[in-house]
This record gives sequence, structure tokens and C-alpha cells, in this order.
Amino acid sequence: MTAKIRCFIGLGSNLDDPVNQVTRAINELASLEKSQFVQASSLYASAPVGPQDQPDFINAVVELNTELTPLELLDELQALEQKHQRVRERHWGPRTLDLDLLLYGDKQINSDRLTVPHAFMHERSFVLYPLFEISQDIEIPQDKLLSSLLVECPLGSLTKI
Ligand code: ROI
Repeated sequence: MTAKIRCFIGLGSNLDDPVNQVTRAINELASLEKSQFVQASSLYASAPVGPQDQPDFINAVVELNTELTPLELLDELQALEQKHQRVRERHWGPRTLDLDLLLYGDKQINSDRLTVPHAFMHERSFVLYPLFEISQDIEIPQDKLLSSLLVECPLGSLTKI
């Protein structure tokens, strides 16, 4: 039997009924092959990071145990984004669904397609606070304890809904 890897996925949407997009995506992640759903955070609303001339985002984080390899998991996440008719008009612009592989066990990955831990997660309140809600004991590879990152990351406009 292949070992199960504990992984965390960040969800974000700011187009086409974002609450519905994120809720549907949580259910879809819960039925991924070779994977078991562990838990999902609450949904959070936040002002956009990056260009400000776009709607507020809805964000959440999901924890899964998976036997998928990182690239198999990435393929599944990208297939789900496509299923949500992902549109992405510009870099850091609005999108119907964004699924980011944040953490894959304690692995560090730097390939053309994938950077794990996710490159910006340590500075984004819409990732760190939902992550902390579901798991307080996480160590981020090559970085600090999640709890000490949070101390340096202001909540900003992030609101649990
Ligand atoms: N801002 C917020 N608040 N939430 C996101 O999920 C998000 N995703 C992005 C950019 C455009 C960087 N800003 C975001 O990709």
C-alpha cells in the first residue's frame, strides 16, 4: 500500500457566485480519487491582494490525505479549475476558481509546473488564517512554524463568513 501524504489546498474565487464556486470545489475535492478528505476550513472573505480593481475574494483551505503524486494531484486540481470554466483575464486578475497546492507532506518541490510550499503562502492572510483554523501544528518546510508566521501576518480585511 502506498503511504498517504497529508496535503493542504488553498481555494479562491471572485467571479460567478464565489461562495458557490468554493463550496462546490470543496465537495469535489472531497471525492478525489486515491484521496481522503480530512477537513475544510470556514469560508473567508477578503479584499484582493494585487490589483484592487476586482471583486473581493472568497477563500478556504482543505486538508486531504492522498496517494496521488504531486503532479497527479496538480493535474486533478487543474481539471477541477477547468470544470469551473476558469477564466483568467490577466495575471493576478479575477478568476472563477483557483486551486493551489500549498503543502504536500514535508516535501519541497521546485519544478517548472510546481512550487511547494506555495511561493507566497507565508505572507498571505487568506491562506495562513484558514490553515491555522484547521491545523495548528503545521511546520512549513524551510520556513517557520505556522503560528510564528501568523504573528507577522496582519489579518487585514480577512473575515470569516
Ligand atoms: N487575493 C485574495 N484576497 N484572495 C485570493 O485568493 C487571491 N488570489 C490571487 C490574487 C489575485 C493574487 N489575489 C488574491 O491569485
